[in-house]
Amino acid sequence: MTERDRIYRDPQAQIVDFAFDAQVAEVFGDMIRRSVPGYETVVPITGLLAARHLAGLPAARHRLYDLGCSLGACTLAVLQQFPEDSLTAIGVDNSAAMLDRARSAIADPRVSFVGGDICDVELEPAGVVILNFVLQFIPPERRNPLLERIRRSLEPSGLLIVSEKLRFDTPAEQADYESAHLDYKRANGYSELEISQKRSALENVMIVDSEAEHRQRFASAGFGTVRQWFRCLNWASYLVYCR
Ligand code: GEK
Repeated sequence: MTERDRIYRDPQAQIVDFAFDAQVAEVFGDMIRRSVPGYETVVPITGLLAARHLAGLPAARHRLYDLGCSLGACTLAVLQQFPEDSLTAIGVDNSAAMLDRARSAIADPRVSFVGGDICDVELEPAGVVILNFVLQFIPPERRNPLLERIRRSLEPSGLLIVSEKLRFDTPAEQADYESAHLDYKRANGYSELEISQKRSALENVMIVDSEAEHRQRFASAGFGTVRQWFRCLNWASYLVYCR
C-alpha cells in the first residue's frame, strides 16, 4: 500500500532539487498516478507489449531490463504477462530506497533488482528494454550514449519501450497541454502550492524533449521503426525497434 503524497503540501523555506529518496519512495505509487496522465494504462500495456515481443524470440533472448524501474511496476507487469521460466528480468535504479521497496514487494525467482546508474550498468544481450519515464531525468548529453548501449544489447531483433513527457515547439500547443496537465493534477487533489513547489524542485532535474528530438535520437542511436502506441495530453509512449 502506498502512502498519500503530501511532500509539497506545506510551504517550504527553500526548495531543493527533487530526488528519488526515501520520502519519495514511500509515496511514489500515489505520486506518479496523480501526476502522470495515463500511467495506470501505460504500465499494464507495457507488460502486455513486452510479453508479446518476448514470446516471438528464442528463449536465449528472454532477458528483460526495466531501466529506472522505481518500485518495479513495469517489471511486475511483464512477470505477470509472461509466465515462462525462461524469463530473466532485471530492474535497475539508482535509488536504494526504491529498490528496497521493489525487492520486498516482488518475490519472483525470475527477477533481480540491481542498484546503479543506468548510464553505466553493463547490459547483457536482451530481448526487451523498458525505459518508462526515465530518459527525462538523464542529463541530456548522456541520453545518446545510453540509447546506443541499449541498442547494442537489443540487436538484432529486440524492442525498446519508452515513455516520456513531451515538449511542443509551437507555443500555443505547449501552453494548452501544460495547462491541461495542471488541471489533471488539480483534479487529482494537488493544491496550487503543491504544484508550484514540485515544479520548482523539478526544474533542474527533469529536462523534457519534443517528439521530433526523441525520434532523431532513436535514429542516431541506430534504431529503426518507431511507433507511438499511447498518448495522453503531453505524455507519450513508443515502441522502438532495432529494425
Ligand atoms: C515506472 N519506470 O513505474 N540511473 C538509474 N535510475 C535512475 C537514474 C539513473 N541515472 N535517473 C533516474 N533514475 C517507473 C517510473 S520514475 C519516473 C520511473 C518519475 C530513476 C529514479 O530513481 C526513479 O526511480 C526513476 O528513474 C524515474 O514505470 O518519477 O516520473
